[in-house]
Amino acid sequence: MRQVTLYGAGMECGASQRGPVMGPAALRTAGIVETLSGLGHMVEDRGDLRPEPVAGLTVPGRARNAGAVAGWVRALKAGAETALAAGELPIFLGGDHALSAGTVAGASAHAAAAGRSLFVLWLDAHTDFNTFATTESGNLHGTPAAFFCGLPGFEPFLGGPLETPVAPERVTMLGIRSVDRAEHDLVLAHGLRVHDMREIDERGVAALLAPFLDEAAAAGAMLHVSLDVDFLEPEIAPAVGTTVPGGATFREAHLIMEMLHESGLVTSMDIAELNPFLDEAGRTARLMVDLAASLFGRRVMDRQTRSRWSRAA
Ligand code: 4U7
Ligand code: MN
Ligand code: MN
Ligand code: MN
Repeated sequence: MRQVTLYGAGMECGASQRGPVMGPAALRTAGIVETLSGLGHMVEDRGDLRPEPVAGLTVPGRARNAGAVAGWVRALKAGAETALAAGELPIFLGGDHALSAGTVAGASAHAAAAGRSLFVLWLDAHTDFNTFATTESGNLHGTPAAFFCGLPGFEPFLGGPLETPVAPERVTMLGIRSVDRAEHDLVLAHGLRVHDMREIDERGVAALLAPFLDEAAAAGAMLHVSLDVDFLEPEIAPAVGTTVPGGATFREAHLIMEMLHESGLVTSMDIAELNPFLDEAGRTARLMVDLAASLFGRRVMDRQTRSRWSRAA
């Protein structure tokens, strides 16, 4: 049983298409509170966070809505730190993926204060490793991973440097199939563990995820999971503005969630990029809730043989 709290973060200023503002409401309508409560957790919906007011922020280059995004990043960083300090397992309901700049920064600040390291599992079609200097689209939902790994140029987000960046070698990315050229070189230079769809095809998600979970467990680390809807194959998850064909299957996604549950390691989570305006009668919102259910312990049969990732009671 975990003390799970939900925080809506209906930002959409980091994306080009409107609609993610409705993401938190759609996840609630799809029954996220009832589903997680039904699995025996103490679940509390804390409502929606609001961005901090940020006045007069201008940035060079193409970045769009930097002031509005900065306001969300600051509010979400504070929200994540407060929730984790109170012993909660917060789930942040997006909202575009720029929200993770705030949530992961807050989780890393908390981990540093607690003398622990933070591992991050990034489930996405994209690496989201652009900077203010490299972004071609100007959409800041393509930058959060570069921000929380401490790359330079993100001072506008917090009004100064990020004091507790995440070590890039503690970031594993799965599902990747769209990376911009400059972004690609940055990812390689910083040593993130990026497993593209080709690698999933060849080796399978379990073989890629297991060593990462083992390492996080051995380090006594905290683990943040950031799930972008576009990680999934668009045929099963159409409600996202940035679909890329060839994504993770229903079973691959559930297997990851089930392994995460059995690891007992997850300390915070984002569900990002849901755009209910593009959904088909709520099916993507429902799928995201079902994936959360697998992460929080839903299973078909109690396993007779425990998998080698089993740690939770
Ligand atoms: B998401 C992109 F150019 N790289 O920077 C960009 F391909 O949160 C996409 O993962 C970013 O959905 C996608 O705009 C951001 C593009
Ligand atoms: Mn993303
Ligand atoms: Mn994406
Ligand atoms: Mn997207």
